[in-house]
Amino acid sequence: MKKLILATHNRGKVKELQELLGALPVEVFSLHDFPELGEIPETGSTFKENAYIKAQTVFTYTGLPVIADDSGLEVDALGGAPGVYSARYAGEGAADEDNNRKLLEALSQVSPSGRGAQFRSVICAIFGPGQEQYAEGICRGRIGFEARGNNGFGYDPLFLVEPDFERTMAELSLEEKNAVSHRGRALRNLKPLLLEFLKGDT
Ligand code: ITT
Repeated sequence: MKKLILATHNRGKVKELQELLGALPVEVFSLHDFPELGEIPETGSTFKENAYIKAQTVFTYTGLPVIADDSGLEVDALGGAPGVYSARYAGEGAADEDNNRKLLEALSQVSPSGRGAQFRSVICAIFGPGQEQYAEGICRGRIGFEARGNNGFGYDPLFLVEPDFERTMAELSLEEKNAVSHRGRALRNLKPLLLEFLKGDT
């Protein structure tokens, strides 16, 4: 069976990507299986650049096929912030709760109709030397006024999902989230390339 490394330390992403890869004949690893690799500095200014940095670093180190997700929350009223800085919005090493608190404060004067936002995921896949490929997914919604729900990670408890804005992403099951999320969409967009890679004999 072919091996595939998910170039992430984020356990939420690992869980979602593993479920999305589902029945595909592939043996999946994450960076938790390579503890010696440590944190990979994300020095890019776009999701695409950071996804490439993570995928390329892991591919160079392991020589194994890899996919990396770089993702974040883009809030309309904040001109697309926190964007690539989503994980460190409240500072380096910030916890999800700190980031969520800062976001609620930043939007405290903004009415429901002005609270539009989207999650974006860019996946970089490297299946062989010099062969990087990309897929992207977006999920639109609205930022609520309080945290709700216990599933998912990051900004999920604040993100009311389109089209009815009734449930937060953190109130969806793993399968429900994957059906509508940015990451689910990005991985489905990557699927033809993934199937091609799995069919090949290298
Ligand atoms: P890796 O770099 O190891 O993959 P990370 O969490 O640092 O883990 P990113 O650099 O891509 O990943 O930052 C993504 C941040 O964007 C993440 O920490 C959340 O704050 C937010 N985010 C991304 N996808 C999300 C999702 O599905 N639900 C909630 N928040 C999400």
